[in-house]
Amino acid sequence: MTHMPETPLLDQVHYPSDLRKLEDRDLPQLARELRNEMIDAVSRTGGHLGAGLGVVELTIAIHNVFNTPNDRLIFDVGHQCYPHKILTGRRDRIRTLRQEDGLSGFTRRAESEYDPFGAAHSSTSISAGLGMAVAAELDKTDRRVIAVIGDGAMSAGMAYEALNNAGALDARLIVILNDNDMSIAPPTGAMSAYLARLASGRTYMGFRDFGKKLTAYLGKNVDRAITRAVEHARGYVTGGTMFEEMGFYHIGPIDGHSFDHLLPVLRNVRDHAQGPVLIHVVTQKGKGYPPAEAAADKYHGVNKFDVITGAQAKVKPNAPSYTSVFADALVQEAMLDEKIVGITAAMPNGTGLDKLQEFFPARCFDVGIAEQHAVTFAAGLAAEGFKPFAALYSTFLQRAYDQVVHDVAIQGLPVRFPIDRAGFVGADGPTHAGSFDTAFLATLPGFVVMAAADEAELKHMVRTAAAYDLGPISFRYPRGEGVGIELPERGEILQIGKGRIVKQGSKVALLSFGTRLADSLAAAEDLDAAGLPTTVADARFAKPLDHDLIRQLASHHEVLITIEEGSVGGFGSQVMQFLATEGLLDNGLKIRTLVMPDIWMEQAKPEVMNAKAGLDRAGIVQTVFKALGRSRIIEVAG
Ligand SMILES: Cc1ncc(C[n+]2csc(CCOP(=O)(O)OP(=O)(O)O)c2C)c(N)n1
Repeated sequence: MTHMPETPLLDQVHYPSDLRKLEDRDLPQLARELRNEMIDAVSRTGGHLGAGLGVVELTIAIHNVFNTPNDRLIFDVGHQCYPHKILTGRRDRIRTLRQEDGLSGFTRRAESEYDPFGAAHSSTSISAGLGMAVAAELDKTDRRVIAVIGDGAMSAGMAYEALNNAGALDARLIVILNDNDMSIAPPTGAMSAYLARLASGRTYMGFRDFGKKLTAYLGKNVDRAITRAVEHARGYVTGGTMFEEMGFYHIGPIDGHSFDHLLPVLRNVRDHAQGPVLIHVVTQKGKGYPPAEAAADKYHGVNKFDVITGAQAKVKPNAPSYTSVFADALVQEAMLDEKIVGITAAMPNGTGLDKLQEFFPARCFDVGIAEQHAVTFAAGLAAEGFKPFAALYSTFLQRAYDQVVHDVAIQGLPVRFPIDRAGFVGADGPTHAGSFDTAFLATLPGFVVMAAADEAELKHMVRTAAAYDLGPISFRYPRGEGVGIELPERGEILQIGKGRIVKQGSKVALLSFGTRLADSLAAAEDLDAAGLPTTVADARFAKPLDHDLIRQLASHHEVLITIEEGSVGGFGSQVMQFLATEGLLDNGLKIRTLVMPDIWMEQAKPEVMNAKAGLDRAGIVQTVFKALGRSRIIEVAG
């Protein structure tokens, strides 16, 4: 491609086909421009910054060498895909990232043919890539499949299940291990130490040996450029690595910011590799943006920020976040009970368990991105008389459902499940929404399932869970800040299966499960004003249900509305089941269940999502009016 020296290369690259017309020597300039473009975009939208900065060269090199989208490129998690989006026809929308009606912050099949597989939860790329590689073989199609997976994502069992299978199938799959020695937090575990040992060169061999080995494997056609690359690289790993034992041809580590290393290796693999190949690429998270490079978390996820200083916009909170209230309450209980231990799956900061880690390092376990293991590990601790708090986000607990059922619930083990990010989460969209936990936990015999209505309730639930030893117990709470209610000195132990009346009325009953209570109370004001005296109750428990409370609400009100920020099948369904079983639906009770809609709701601000779902003040009022057959849909303030 010809270009004026002063013309930004990025302006000429709309798709990878444009990129392939550039000379190799142009690529470093393209990388600089791409980095700047990404920094500017994320400074306006917020989002994942460090991971994308670390793969700028790798992304360019892959699109340069491989024939995407016919060759399939899969990013694990997908949070590092912003440079990829800019290079694949989405630059004009990159400043809409994670906004309502904008680009997703992850890869999405529906968004582009260059996103052959959607992601957001980690460690799925090798499995999906293997499926595609096998499909290509069955279809007799000459297609390469490349999975890019981080060292953090390599801590999940699923990645090994896939490697194991790929090695045995001898499939034509290219796995690029993007090793930046970071997860969100510093990585944990023996695997991370192993990768560090490989990268530190203990098992390197000289490039002559490597050249021979590569020639033997790839055929005689080894590019001369590879010799140059090897001279620059710190060395190549000798045989006998874990990946080789699993049937992969293992190349690396190579410098993931050097085109001189990336291009010849990728070209050789493209042209000659037949079976599964793993390329170990060393990168730096946050590369090329000093504030990110210097930050402890390498700017994994950021708010909007000032590009010059790197200072992130601080939204002044009105109240402490639910996560911090949980963290403080857990530390408080842990001080009084040495059997309390905490478990996080690579989210010490996100779950607030870093606070427990600070106070009781020996009683807090970051097990890596390994939710399934986290749950069964907790079950083992519980079996020995400990009081494990397995603190996971609602969305990631999904991955450990069989462990919850089989290892915890069937054995009646008292594992405590603090469930953060319950309900709509905003910019991360449907992959991260905490929608299903109530539905999938409340169906399990013997489970106690709670939801905190506000941060004081959350404190009570931490204490209640600490005190409850008869079986599994969970409590859900949302992302973001609380309502600003005064916090008790210490939480109270709640009576299991008992809700509370917050406001007494007579005609309408609003039965809320979780933090929709505030909107229920606001709606009650409007309903009172409209001549409909309204009772508001906080169920606290989806299991066991407060039968007395529900009976009373059902028999003394004309309308009963359940409200929850969760999917169908959750609290409302439990209430309906109970009412139906008891024959309480036979007396003309007008009952409605307000839940998240049965669709994958796209990213937007949580308040917008709640409004769209009809779970806000106005939505509750309208539901009551409709149930009563009133045509007047009132306008509601606030
Ligand atoms: C199943 C699952 N658990 C937790 C997360 C949250 N999460 C997102 S990115 C990330 C770290 C990934 O680290 P790595 O794979 O090394 O990628 P890097 O960000 O360092 O490039 C974590 C824990 C997730 N996306 N999926």
